[in-house]
Amino acid sequence: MYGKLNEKLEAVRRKWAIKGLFARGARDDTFWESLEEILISGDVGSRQTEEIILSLRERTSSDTSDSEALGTLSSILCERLRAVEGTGMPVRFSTGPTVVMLNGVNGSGKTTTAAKLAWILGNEGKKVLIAAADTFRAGAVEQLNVWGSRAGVRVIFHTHGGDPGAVVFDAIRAVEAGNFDCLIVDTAGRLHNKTNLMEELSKISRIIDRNCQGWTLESFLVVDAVSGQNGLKQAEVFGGTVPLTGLIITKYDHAAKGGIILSAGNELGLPVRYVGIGENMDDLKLFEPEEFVNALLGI
Ligand SMILES: Nc1nc2c(ncn2[C@@H]2O[C@H](COP(=O)(O)OP(=O)(O)O)[C@@H](O)[C@H]2O)c(=O)[nH]1
Ligand SMILES: [Mg+2]
Repeated sequence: MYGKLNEKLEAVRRKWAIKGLFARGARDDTFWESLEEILISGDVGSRQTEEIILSLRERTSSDTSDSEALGTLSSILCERLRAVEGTGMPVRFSTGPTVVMLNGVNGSGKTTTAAKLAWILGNEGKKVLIAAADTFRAGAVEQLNVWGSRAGVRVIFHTHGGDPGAVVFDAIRAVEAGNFDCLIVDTAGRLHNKTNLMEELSKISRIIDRNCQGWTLESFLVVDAVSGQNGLKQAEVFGGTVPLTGLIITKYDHAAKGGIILSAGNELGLPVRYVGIGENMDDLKLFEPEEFVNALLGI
């Protein structure tokens, strides 16, 4: 598993080449400038880059060896991630069923993530149902049905153009009738036909609130790593509409920069829960800070 993650993160690791920078020797002005440049151009964000560098300066001295200093950087990054409560926490389960709502802009990876998550939870022995609440996008239901059958997961859907709220309502009933452990709700990601996307999402959210009493509620924002810092702006819009409990960062295997994974949680005050690292069913990973940070740094 660790080998696979290392392989998927290779593009970002090479681009950053942090290990090489540390191995160059003296941590002089050029070193600090280069590190700053790597982090900023790597999409960590300027404010967080500044904090990270300040922290590393404080916690190292000229006596610190290169490898120790690199280890300290790793610790700093992990501590910052862990400071956001819930980072790396799997979907929560309690006595009742759990509902997981997936939100995000078009193309961010919601539908694929719904199937991948169903696959993970199914492998853990959970009985999972998917609600195809993106009734607008042509092919979305077919896409889910194909993935759903691969994962051995049932999908509740209505006809194209139907009311997403009604799909969710039916799915909630089906969870209760069929003793399912988890309902994953795939939603639409763009404005369409006079219906405002945000109104639609808040309607779904209200249906869940009203009909899922005693359930555990999770609502994830699905952000793709390629959109980088811009992706964070989406979060503010979505966060203002539906209560979010975490982030899923997708397409990390395609990210040219990758720093979003280090800064998104702290910027938004939302924990990164899972990361998408490819297009296959088993390409969603629980976000484990140490594993990701060390793969990024090349430790
Ligand atoms: N490489 C890669 N592609 C992904 C990942 N997640 C999603 N995709 C691709 O991104 C595209 C959009 O995904 P989709 O789930 O339809 O996005 P949605 O519009 O938010 O539902 C599809 O071609 C997916 O295969 C990922 O983690 N890595
Ligand atoms: Mg979709």
